[in-house]
Parts: sequence; C-alpha cells; structure tokens
Amino acid sequence: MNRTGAELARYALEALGVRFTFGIPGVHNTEIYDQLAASPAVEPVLVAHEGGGAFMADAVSRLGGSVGTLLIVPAAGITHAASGIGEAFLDGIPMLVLSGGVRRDTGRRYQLHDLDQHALLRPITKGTWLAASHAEVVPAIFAAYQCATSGEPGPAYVEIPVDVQLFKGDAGPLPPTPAAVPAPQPASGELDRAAALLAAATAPGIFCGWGAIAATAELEALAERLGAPVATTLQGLSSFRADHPLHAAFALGPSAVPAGVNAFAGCDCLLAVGTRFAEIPTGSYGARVPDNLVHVDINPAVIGANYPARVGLVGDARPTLRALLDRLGPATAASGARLAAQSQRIAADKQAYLAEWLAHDPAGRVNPARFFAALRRALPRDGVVVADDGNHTFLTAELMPMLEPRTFLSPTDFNCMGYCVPATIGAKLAAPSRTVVGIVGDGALRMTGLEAVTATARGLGVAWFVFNDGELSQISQAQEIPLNRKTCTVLGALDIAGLATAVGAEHVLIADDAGIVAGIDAALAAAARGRPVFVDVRIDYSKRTRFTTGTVRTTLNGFDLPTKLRFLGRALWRRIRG
Ligand SMILES: Cc1ncc(C[n+]2csc(CCOP(=O)(O)OP(=O)(O)O)c2C)c(N)n1
Ligand SMILES: [Mg+2]
Repeated sequence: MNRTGAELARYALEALGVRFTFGIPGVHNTEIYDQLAASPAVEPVLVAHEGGGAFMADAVSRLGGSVGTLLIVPAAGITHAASGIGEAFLDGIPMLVLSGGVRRDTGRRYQLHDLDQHALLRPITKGTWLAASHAEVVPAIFAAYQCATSGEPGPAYVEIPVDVQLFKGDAGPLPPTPAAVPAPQPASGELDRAAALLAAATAPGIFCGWGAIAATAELEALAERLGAPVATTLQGLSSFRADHPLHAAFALGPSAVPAGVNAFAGCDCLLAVGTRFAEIPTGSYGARVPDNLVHVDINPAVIGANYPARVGLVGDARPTLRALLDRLGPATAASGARLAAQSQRIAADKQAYLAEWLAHDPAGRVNPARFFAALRRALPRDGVVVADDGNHTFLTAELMPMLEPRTFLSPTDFNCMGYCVPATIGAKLAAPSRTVVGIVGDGALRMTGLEAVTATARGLGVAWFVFNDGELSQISQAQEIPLNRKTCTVLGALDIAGLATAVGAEHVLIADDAGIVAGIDAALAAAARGRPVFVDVRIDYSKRTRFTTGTVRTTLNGFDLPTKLRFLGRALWRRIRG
C-alpha cells in the first residue's frame, strides 16, 4: 500500500506507545504534525522553545511509562533542542528525536535548515538514522526507539526528509513493533564473589543512582539484610526513600551531610548500583571508596571508570540485586546489630543537622530548612519535585526528603540550567493526577521562564518556587572566598509577579518565614485548580550547604602547592585591599 512518510511516522509513533511529541512546526515537519492532529493516541504539544520541549520530553521519560519524543525542525530546532538532548544523553534518559530534513529530490543547495543534522547530533545521541525512502521510515523509528531504550538509555535521532513526508511511496511490509532488548546478565560466579564480599564485610555501605530507580524494593531489602547505610547520587535522590532508617544522605564522601559522612566513615565494602561515580555525587571525586567495591551497572564502560571495582556486575539493577539477595540469605546477628546502630546514629545526625539549620537566622528572609519542612508536609508522598541547577538544587538534596521513586528530577551530568520550568510541565503532562512542583533559581528562571505559557495554555496546575536571591549563587559562593568579587554573578532585578502576569500564571510571595505555610498552601491550591503559579521565595542563602563547602574544600586540596599558595595569596591580598 502506498503511504506518505508522514503517515508512516504516525504509524510508528502510535505503535511505540508514544503519548506526546514536543516541538514547533515548520515547513519541514508540518505533514507529520497534521497526521498527529488526527491521531487518537499521540498528542503533539506546542512549546515556546525547542530547548524547553526537550526538557519536557526528558521529564516524560523520567516519570516512566512512555518515551519522551521531540518533533522539531532541522538545524534551528535541533540546535535549540540540543541542551535538553545533551542532558538526556549524559543523564541516561531515553528520548526519541524526530525532525524533518531538507528535500533530497530537487538537487537544490542552500535550502532552509540545510546542515548535516547527524553531525550536529552525533556527540549527544546514542545513534542517528536517516529515513531516505518510504521503506526506511518505520524501521528507522523503531531502531532509534530500541537504541534509546536499551542498555543505558539515551536519545536517538531520526531525520525524515520533506519529500519522503509529502509524497506517497511503497513502504513494503511494515516490521513488527520491536521487542525490548534483553539486558545483559552477570555471570553466576561473579554474583557469588560479590555476595561473598558483601557477606564478609564488617561495615558495608550502599551507593545508588538513577540506574537503581526501578529496584527500590530490592535495594531496601539489601540494605536491611546487610545493615548497610545508603547514600544516593543527586540524579538518583529518589532511588532510596529518605524516611527509611538506613537512608543516610545525598552524596558520598566529605560533601555529604554529617549523617552520610559518619555512616560511611569506616565503610569496608561498597555496593554501588546504577551510578557512574560522576563529579557531583562524589563531591568532585572527594569520595573515599573502599577496595572492596561491587559495582552494578547496565553499561560495562561505567564499571570501575573512576574507582576500581573488585567485582563488576553488568546487568539490570533489579534482577542483579535479587540474585545477590538470594545468595546472601537471611540476616545475621552482626548485620542486625549494624542495622540498629546505623539507624540510631543516622537518625541522631539527621536531627542535629536539621536543628543546626533551623537555628540559623535568615535575617528576615526565608530559612531554606523551614521552607522544605513545610513543603514536605504539604506535598503528598508521590508529589514530584523538579529542580534546576544551582544552590537551590543542593539545598533541596540536603533538606527535602524524597519518599517515593521517580519523585525527584534534576539536570545532572550535563548540568543544564533552564531545566526546571519546562521539565515541570513535562512531568505534569505525564502524571496529571500527581502534584508537581519546581524549585528553580532566579538565574535559571531567566533562561526558560517564558515556557510557562505552555502550562497556562494547557491548564496545567504546577507551582514553581523561585529561589529569589538575586545571584547566580552556586557560582558566586565559589567566587566569594578565593576571588572576593562576584564577576557576572549578580543578577539585575526580575519582576516575578510581572512574569506571572505576562504568561497568564498566578503569583504568590513568600517574603519571610512567617509567610511560608500560607504561601505554599496558596500555591498548591492554585495548582490544584489547574493554574500554574510562580512563587517568589525570598530565600536566605547565607548558610552554605555541606555539598558546597565540602566540594570547594576537595577542589582546593587537589591543587598543587604553588597553585594553593597563589590562590591563598590572591584571596588575602583582595581581602586586605577590599
Ligand atoms: C546553561 C548553563 N549555564 C551556566 C551554568 C553554570 N552554573 C551552574 S549553577 C549556576 C547558578 C545558577 O543560578 P540560579 O539559577 O539563580 O540558582 P542559585 O544558585 O542562585 O540557587 C550557574 C551559572 C550551567 N550549569 N548551565
Ligand atoms: Mg539565584
């Protein structure tokens, strides 16, 4: 049967269970848009900027269910979307990227958007496909989907030239919907070795990342079986519930809060699951990892990349952890005693850290710990928190307990500011019945804040808590001591109420501690009515996170002596001169 390439693209997206596409129409993709308008299953979502569209697609994928998909124009759409595609690439998030392509049947040069799309995308995707004929459209989309979702997930790209979209052609017999690619399975002998190491440890610990997000029950069982404290990565903050007595902290090493530092102090065997030991969760590699490292990851390249692994288990987290549990058998007297001792110390350390924060005087502004305590009380357990990148992210990681898997989304290894506002929209689209809030810095808000129009246009009730401190604080804090001046990190004023008006959202002000509870309630009530709302939180940033102090210290300690002296000399000189 002869069909247009646009019809074939629609067929493929429907077959794959794609729920939404994000993007902006242009002459290179309007035929596909027109097809999707008639689709009962796939909804094309118009965004303000393709970068926002890519963050939305990323959030759809992170919530599980369907794979976030982009439908964009080539070149200009691709470069705009590149920030979100890059984030998905480095964070291991599946994403399907579709764009039109220039006509290949006219022999013309200098067409609109006429660039090598594949060269643009190669470094930030797992694979790219060109559907040069009708017969290639469905197989290319299926192959890209399989690529995006198998192994360590990531984005995959398909270019469908306009002529293929427009004209009818014979696609031949359509291939069946692709089955999931089976994950690798660790060898039985390796599992035996790993279990033996863990069983012999006197102070085991667990470190888990986003790769463990579908294995939370197994992780809990293992932590309890071993009496092992658990630290999470930033991206995997919700991979182990924070109200479990063995949950110690975000981050491994000196950049963690005291509960994490103390719980792992004598760790003699670490089980790492679905983490790459990347820069953030190790506090710029300040983490001390014992020789007995059991490293579980679906991507073999990750194993031992930053810290040598005694045993590497290449496989899916869930079955691998189950196999370890089977081998370990029931708890022992020693593991039971560890469980009790660790739980007690962790609880005491957490309480002391919170008390230290609550005792901090925010000088008439909003104390972050008080804010997060109130937000935690107001949010349901499965409420979704979407962070951006900045000091607010690490405050969230240290002060806001995550209680269910996939309730915390953050731009992590690509570390792209501007994620929060659009990703919050993507999360709400993917999970309309859940409460979805964003925690966004005032700097990041400048990047993608206008994307809020996509929420107002669709009546999506989400609340963005803008941590309004007037600075690019994560950077200005790092400038403060060594440089004693804040070059390009002090922001001009932004009228957040004015922004809310411009996009048709509501506005709430939380000026000080006294306004926290009523402000959060008002914001969540507006969101529950289907209204997006910007909350101007006059946050106090005068108290540093442990993450920032620990990581700055690790970085300075890593310098050689002449560099240390140069930094110290410069800091002193600037302090004296003012
Ligand atoms: C696209 C991009 N540009 C620059 C940076 C560097 N950067 C990381 S955090 C940060 C400060 C963010 O400021 P803001 O959004 O106000 O958050 P705050 O740190 O004040 O909470 C900057 C500039 C980045 N991560 N991403
Ligand atoms: Mg700021």
